[in-house]
Amino acid sequence: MPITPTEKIWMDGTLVPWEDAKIHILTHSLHYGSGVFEGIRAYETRKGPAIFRLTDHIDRLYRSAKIFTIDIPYTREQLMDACKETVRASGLPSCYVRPLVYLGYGEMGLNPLLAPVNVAVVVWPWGTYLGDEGLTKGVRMKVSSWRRHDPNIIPPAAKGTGQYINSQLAKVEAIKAGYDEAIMLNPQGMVSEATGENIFIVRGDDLITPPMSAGALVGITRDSVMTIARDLGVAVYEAEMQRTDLYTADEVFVCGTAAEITPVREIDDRVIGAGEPGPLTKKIQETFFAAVKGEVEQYGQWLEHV
Ligand code: PY5
Repeated sequence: MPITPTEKIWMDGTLVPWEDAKIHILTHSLHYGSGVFEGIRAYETRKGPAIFRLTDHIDRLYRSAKIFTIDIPYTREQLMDACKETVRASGLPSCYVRPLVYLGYGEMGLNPLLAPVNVAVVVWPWGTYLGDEGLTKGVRMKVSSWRRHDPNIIPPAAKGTGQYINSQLAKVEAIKAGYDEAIMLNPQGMVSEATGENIFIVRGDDLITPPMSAGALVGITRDSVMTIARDLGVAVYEAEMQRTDLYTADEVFVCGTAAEITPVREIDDRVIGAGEPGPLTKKIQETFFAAVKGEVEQYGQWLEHV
């Protein structure tokens, strides 16, 4: 999906024209993956664009930074304002919002504590991540031969830029094999998550997702899904899962800011359920899309207007 440029990018406190948002080739994070980031969406609502769970995303950004001992030189309020300001400046009714904290130019050693910390917020229009057809008909996934990293190797609880080379290895393997997306197992062989999404299965009346200890990111969409499902009266719990639990599930879906809620229709060439999005997946998807647009009063607090 080629990037559609917008007018301005927020860089270290000021909005600069899109084409001027440049960095030096010796930017520390470019070489060593030493940044942290967020992926957020702003949705069109009757009261103008609203950023979905902005506070929760910014809180996670600070947690990621803490894990990697990065001192963000702005307050949470300043970064939330930066996100709102950049969305406003774009004039877009809805967009993807990408805050990035990176170590800049100044040091080339591996000690990140000496490098300057820079922050940028970029927004651009980003459609359905796993395809429009994926959203309505479901995607085909493959369990990757690449494992999700162990928490004592690279912590999956943080959203560090460098960790995404792990996801990319799995993604490329899946795409080259003709699938849409990969599912990753942790070093113990249990299901962890997809390359940029959390995963859920429906078994009978239950909705189940792997725990954080399985190496999944603390997804904000995951949390929204759990809340919506509980409010629908569904039993929701976290449990370790083997890959065969995926094959035999009644329904499977993945969720994330970019992918939103995407049904899964096939895993490793086994058809899931009836081979089309199941009833609970559809109900959760429908409620989620209504919630992000401000159409569900009880989830109004998730929307932060710009
Ligand atoms: N797991 C991983 C590894 C992720 O990268 C993401 C988000 C999620 C789960 C879902 O988390 P959340 O619901 O909080 O978004 N991925 C980013 C996103 O913006 C980057 C994808 C390209 O969705």
